[in-house]
Amino acid sequence: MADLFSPLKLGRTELRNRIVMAPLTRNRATVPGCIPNAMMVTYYAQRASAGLIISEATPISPMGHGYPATPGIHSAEQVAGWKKVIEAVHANGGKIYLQLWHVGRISHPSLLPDNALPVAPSAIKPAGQAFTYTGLQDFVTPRALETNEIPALLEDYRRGAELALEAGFDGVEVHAANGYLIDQFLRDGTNQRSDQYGGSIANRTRLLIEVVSTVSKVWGADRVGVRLSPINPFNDILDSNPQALFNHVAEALNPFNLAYLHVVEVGMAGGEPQPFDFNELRRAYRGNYMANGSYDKARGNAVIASGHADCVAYGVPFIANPDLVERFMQGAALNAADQSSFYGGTEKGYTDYPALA
Ligand code: 8OZ
Repeated sequence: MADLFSPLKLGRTELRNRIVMAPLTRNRATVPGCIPNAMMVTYYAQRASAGLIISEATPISPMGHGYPATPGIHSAEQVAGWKKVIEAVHANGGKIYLQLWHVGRISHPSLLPDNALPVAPSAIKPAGQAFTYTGLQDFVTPRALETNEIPALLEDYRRGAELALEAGFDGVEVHAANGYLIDQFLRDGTNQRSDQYGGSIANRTRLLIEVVSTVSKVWGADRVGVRLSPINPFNDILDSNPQALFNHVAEALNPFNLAYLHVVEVGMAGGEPQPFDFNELRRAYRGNYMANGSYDKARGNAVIASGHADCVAYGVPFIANPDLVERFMQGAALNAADQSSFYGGTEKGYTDYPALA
């Protein structure tokens, strides 16, 4: 029977185990330019024993940025930086996908070209504050994208996907979770459009499907994953009926035969989660299912044995344990993660967590 240590084929990608490193924003790219650097090469190479690494969320365009020092995938310098990351991961026998990201309204003019307003499906200001280079600042009311701007947005996704291919990644994951642009289109709390991208569930799902279709033309759908977070209220996101919405999303993704569907099964912002049946979502989806959300080794093995998930993505445990796979294998204790060094800083709390002797 399969467990976390069994190999797995996700589309075209062969994993040596089912322990996936989740995408983790760490804010350590070189500024200006938001370029992957030597510190990041070391960090990813240290974690290459994961069956698959999913890169930190990576903006596809200057307008897709919403936090300081996040590495992008829209310049030649960024491609050159990512190449070194990928070569180091591959040299250690690992596999790595790039996560394609656009933050939408979760940004601030100070992070955007010419102090532009962030873009979103509708001009609805998120509650809360943006992380900027000068500290926390209140979110602003974003500008609603015009219908005739969607082709240029898709072109940004296409170019990001193409640059990721040129860099040498093993595949790409479309970030449709955690309250960012695609999630903002999916949900009726943030999408009040009256064009073909708003209104019905099918219309709100249209942008995701067009992005997946665009990116799949570059990569082949068997090297494309999608990440969703049906009950995560992070970034002030809400839908009146997440079960109906995400059941539809799963069914709409079926015909692509993607490498995998990656589902954040918890909320990141505290509070009482909306009722949601992940088994129902899983039954609606016919391909490989990657589960994420506070799993440990025992629950990871159990969720694979049950058939609910094919693999499990671990976030915080991979921050603190570069050799998480070896530690799980040996039943060794895990290092504790230091929250204060999660977002930004130096090698401290990034590349200095010890591996087993
Ligand atoms: C935490 C802090 C900043 C960004 C996500 C990219 O939630 C993120 C993120 C998480 O997907």
